Amino acid sequence: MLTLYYHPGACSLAAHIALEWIGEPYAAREVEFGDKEYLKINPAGAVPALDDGEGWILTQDAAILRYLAKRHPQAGLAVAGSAREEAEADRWSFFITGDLHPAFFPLFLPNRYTRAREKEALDDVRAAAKALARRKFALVDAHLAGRRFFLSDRRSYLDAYVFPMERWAQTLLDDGLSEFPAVRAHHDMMAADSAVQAVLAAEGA
Ligand SMILES: N[C@@H](CCC(=O)N[C@@H](CS)C(=O)NCC(=O)O)C(=O)O
Repeated sequence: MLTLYYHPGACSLAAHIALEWIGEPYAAREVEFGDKEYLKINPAGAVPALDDGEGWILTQDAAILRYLAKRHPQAGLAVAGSAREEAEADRWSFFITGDLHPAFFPLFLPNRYTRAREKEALDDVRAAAKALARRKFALVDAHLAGRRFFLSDRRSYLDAYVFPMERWAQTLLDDGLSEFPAVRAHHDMMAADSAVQAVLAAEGA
């Protein structure tokens, strides 16, 4: 059986939602950041990690999501089609991994981005992170305008992938998602999904 290692409300929420959508039995184990035992699972210390139950552990949210989508084609979460359609999925998956998600890192852990420890300096880093996250969400908003799902006319693993960051933005950005109506609509569509609600309840997030 697959086991997902997650932290409540973290980016691992995306893989947790994908597993719930797939609907096959899986285990979900909550971990604390910095837990020494967890370093044996993922030496980087980050969530998510997926144990396939056969001695293989996969890390990196995007890789896990694409793996789950391909492993369970009946769930319809993969973006498969022409070279262009698959490249579009890659484009957005890599954008979330490399641009959108990291924009939040200094907001959560400002001490990694400055050697200063004064509150004012750390708040400055947080403010810069918020500004960066808003710039990235402006791009997502333009993409999502007029769309219900992240790509094509049905849900895919990308809908799950962007959702944790949408939640962070809603909670942590000064104006929430109010300046990004298409992102807010996507967030609300996801939040209304019964599987998403079950995962959020299970995580206590
Ligand atoms: N590139 C990794 C980043 C994973 C990541 O940074 N996860 C965060 C939670 S959203 C984490 O575990 N942070 C703890 C840490 O960096 O110590 C991925 O996409 O899986």
